[in-house]
Amino acid sequence: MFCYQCEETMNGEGCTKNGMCGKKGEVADLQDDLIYVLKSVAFYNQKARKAKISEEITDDFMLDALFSTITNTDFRATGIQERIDRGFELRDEIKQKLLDNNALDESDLPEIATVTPENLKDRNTGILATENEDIRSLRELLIFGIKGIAAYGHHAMVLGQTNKKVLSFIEEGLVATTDDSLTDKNLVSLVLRCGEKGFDIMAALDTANTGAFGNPEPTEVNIGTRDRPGILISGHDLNDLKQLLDQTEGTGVDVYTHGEMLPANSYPEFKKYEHLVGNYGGSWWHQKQEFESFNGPILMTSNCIVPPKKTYMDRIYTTGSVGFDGVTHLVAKDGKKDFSAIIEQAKKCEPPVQLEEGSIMGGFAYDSVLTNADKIVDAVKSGKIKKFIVMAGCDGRHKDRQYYTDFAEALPKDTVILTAGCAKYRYNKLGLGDIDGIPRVLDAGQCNDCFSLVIIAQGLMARLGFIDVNEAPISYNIAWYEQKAVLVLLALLRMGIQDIVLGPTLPAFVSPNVLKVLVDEFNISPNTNVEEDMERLLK
Ligand code: FSO
Ligand code: SF4
Repeated sequence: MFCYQCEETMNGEGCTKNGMCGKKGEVADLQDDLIYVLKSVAFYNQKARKAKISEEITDDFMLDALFSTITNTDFRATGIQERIDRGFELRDEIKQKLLDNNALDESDLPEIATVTPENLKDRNTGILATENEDIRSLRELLIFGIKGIAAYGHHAMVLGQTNKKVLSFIEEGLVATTDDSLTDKNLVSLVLRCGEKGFDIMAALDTANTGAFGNPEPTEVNIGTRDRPGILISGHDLNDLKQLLDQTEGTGVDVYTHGEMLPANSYPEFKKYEHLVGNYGGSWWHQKQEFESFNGPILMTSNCIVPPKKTYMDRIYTTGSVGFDGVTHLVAKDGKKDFSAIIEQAKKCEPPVQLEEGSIMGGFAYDSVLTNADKIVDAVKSGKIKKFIVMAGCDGRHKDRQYYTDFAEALPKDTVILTAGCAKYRYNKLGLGDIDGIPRVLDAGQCNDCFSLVIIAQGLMARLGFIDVNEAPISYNIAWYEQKAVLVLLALLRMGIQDIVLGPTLPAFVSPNVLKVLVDEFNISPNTNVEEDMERLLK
């Protein structure tokens, strides 16, 4: 195995035996095979798309299969192998259809098009198969961004939203990583286009979420517990939450959100449910303690799942692209999921142990913030708000992420943090106060709601008369962990945002030369320490 796709990769270089995340070497190798097969599917489906004979079933498959390989998503060899088998099946069906429609010239097929279940093991599907370090770096950067697109695309798709151009780009990008004629310049431009498509897919997901559940509104989210049994729902899939809330209504079972599901509490549609009690615990990596003390069943709707402890193995469930050996996986039938087994189990469980009390504020997506834009603009004009700091992205378990708590605490009182993603848990309970009623932490939602932060930034800047977003009083101190955050970063770069500070470490997959391009073009830099970063970010 060789995997270096996330921030906690071994020694900042690459996991080679088992993953630091708990992924087994066998699964990592199968994931490489799966990505290889997906490139083959992409090759044929690009042609099918051109011939207007591509089918939605391929899009569904592609999004789920790519999503399953994201850090902390599907840890099962069986889960990945099934997708490899399905990939071959689908690929052969597409190929046959192309032949039936005279839309395929079989005389000149590239190597990727000729992979079969039999010869797959003879192919070198690993990341290191690309010898040139810079080409490898750019190819993987592109693939990781595409994985991020797939995850957001999948959440949008289950709510009936899609973007054909983005789906087509996924195929173009995957095939491009097999094309030896492409130069590093060609690949850089594809990587930036990936960022553009990332923005488009986040927009599609926003349309899906707000269309189905309304525009998030400023909400005090309870972080305490009640004395009834509960179900804890984690991950990013709001459609799963909706179905769970409907099915638990009137059963005497409460529902709590965990991790990235926290923002759901601010959507009007979900606020209607009296038995949605609030949010329990912190970000993804606290699972081992918090799932234990929750006492009731837990439903994981996406990453990040942490290898579960035996103590709660019998009451954790997965659905969608996420999976773990020994954990019951629930699948949809005709778009509906049956959560009755979870609900029945919950009834027999003790109520959750209360970990904290009080509330945290959420719901500051673009609609609610820009509705109150005048107030914010006035505060900027009068000098009460001097700077906005975007501190979006991921949380992670390494001790050095304490930096983000320290940084947030050290920020002067005339600054406002704009956040989205699970990075917020490093400072959303600090009680950083407000500026004339404007909270100093404006939480737009999940990591995909970084889309909202861009719209907020653009909206505020337009009202303040800035034309270039880099002239505005906004700085970026971004925390990354997995591939969705890679996509968000690419989206920000594509918007032309300069001077992003990235941490807690730089991606292992960015080679020195590729880093030089990022520095030269975007002045991106690693975070250092609170004092130094404060100085340059507040400049
Ligand atoms: Fe966090 Fe995990 Fe949303 Fe990521 S839960 S780390 S960027 O999967 O997806 O922010
Ligand atoms: Fe290592 Fe991260 Fe890959 Fe897991 S996802 S194997 S921790 S690089």
